Amino acid sequence: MLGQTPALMRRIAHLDMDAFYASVELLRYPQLKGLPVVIGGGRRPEDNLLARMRHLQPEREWDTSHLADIPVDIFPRLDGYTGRGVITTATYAARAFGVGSAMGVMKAAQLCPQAILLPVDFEQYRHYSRRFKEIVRDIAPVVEDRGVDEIYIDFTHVPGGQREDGRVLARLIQKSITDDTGLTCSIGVAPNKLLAKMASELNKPNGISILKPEDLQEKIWPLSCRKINGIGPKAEAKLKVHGIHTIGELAACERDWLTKHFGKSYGAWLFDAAHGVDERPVVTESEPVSMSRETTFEKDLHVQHDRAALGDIFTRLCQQVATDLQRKGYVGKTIGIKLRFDNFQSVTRDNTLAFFTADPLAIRQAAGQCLKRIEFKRRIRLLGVRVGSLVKAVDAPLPPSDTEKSLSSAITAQEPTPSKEISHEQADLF
Ligand code: DCP
Ligand code: MG
Repeated sequence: MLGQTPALMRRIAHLDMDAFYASVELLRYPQLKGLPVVIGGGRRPEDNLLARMRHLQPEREWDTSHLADIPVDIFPRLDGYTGRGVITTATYAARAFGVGSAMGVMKAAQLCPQAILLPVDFEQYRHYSRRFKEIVRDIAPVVEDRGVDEIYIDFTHVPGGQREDGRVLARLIQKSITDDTGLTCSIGVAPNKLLAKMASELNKPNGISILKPEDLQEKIWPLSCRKINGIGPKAEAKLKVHGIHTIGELAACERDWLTKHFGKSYGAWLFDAAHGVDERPVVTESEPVSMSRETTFEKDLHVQHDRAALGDIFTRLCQQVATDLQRKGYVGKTIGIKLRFDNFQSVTRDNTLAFFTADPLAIRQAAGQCLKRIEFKRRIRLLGVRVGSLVKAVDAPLPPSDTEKSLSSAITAQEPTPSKEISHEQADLF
């Protein structure tokens, strides 16, 4: 028909920053480039590098503008680490030793004792996270935020987005990010989000992969089912029981067989995923479902002997979640807690309130109620607080019976307030 433009091929990109936390650290410590470095664990006394340098070389000045001058030998190594920290990420040089995300620092110390250990600095990571997303949005505005170092980008209607199947735009984005921040990323471009996410991993670090529908068999089917975002350890284990290891093996299953064994909806999704089918749009503004804070203790705590310490930590977690909610302008009504015992068994409990809140006191009270529904037979390793069923504070309904209370929390939810000290009730478990 006259005037009708041919339908454009859908081009969806997934961008993931390379060794994100570690790469941000290397911006201030460029002398560590190419070395095995891991990020995580608690701050160790010797981590105060500038203080050490002032002691070692008192004749010159040492402030934050001299971080790049700190000799490599001064940095703390993994060797001899005995704490309970967990690694958030590792440089590619450290990964060559088998070290990686979510591994205990002690385990990493066995694999690569010479690796340098740096503490986490979330503020810096958030700063660079915002920055790289801004750069991308300036070039291609349809961006879906998927967390600190990941985004989906819809290239379809962006000028130049179709050239060389998306490679030209991907290259421009990569270069713009590196020129501005010094950080590298990897980008996958495919007909949909599911394949784009897998593609971005195929050529890491600093790579671009273009995946076309006809590449499915050669590039995707040999991969493990676990590479599909949405197949977790449980589904993987169940698939293995049936002898299904690769995506190709999954694709060979009948749709009816999958729905029979994995349920109507998940089974159908598995079938589509294995065939590279995914119609989900790139959603520019994603609403959080819940916000949470949790902490793993340096040593396991006892519900009675460590009651005071537990109470303080619990109160602090409630305050932190409240501050997160207030800063982002949300209120929630489902207050939950999570505990992990020294045998790694986890329990969660939640409590749904009659009103929406971002008030640390209300959260503390509701979370305290949840605690009373747990049987404490073992020491506690981890404690977490979550607020769910979120709505934007401005949209929160006001309950007829308690209008004032809700109104005040809806108002505080819009303005970040300095966290108040909360004294917890004696009747509380801790
Ligand atoms: N992260 C974390 N704990 C994990 C996994 C990740 O704290 N178990 C943090 C640290 C990472 C960041 O999130 O730097 C991004 O996670 P990625 O999975 O994208 O890992 P990286 O960006 O570090 O490495 P890659 O180059 O593989 O993307
Ligand atoms: Mg990453």
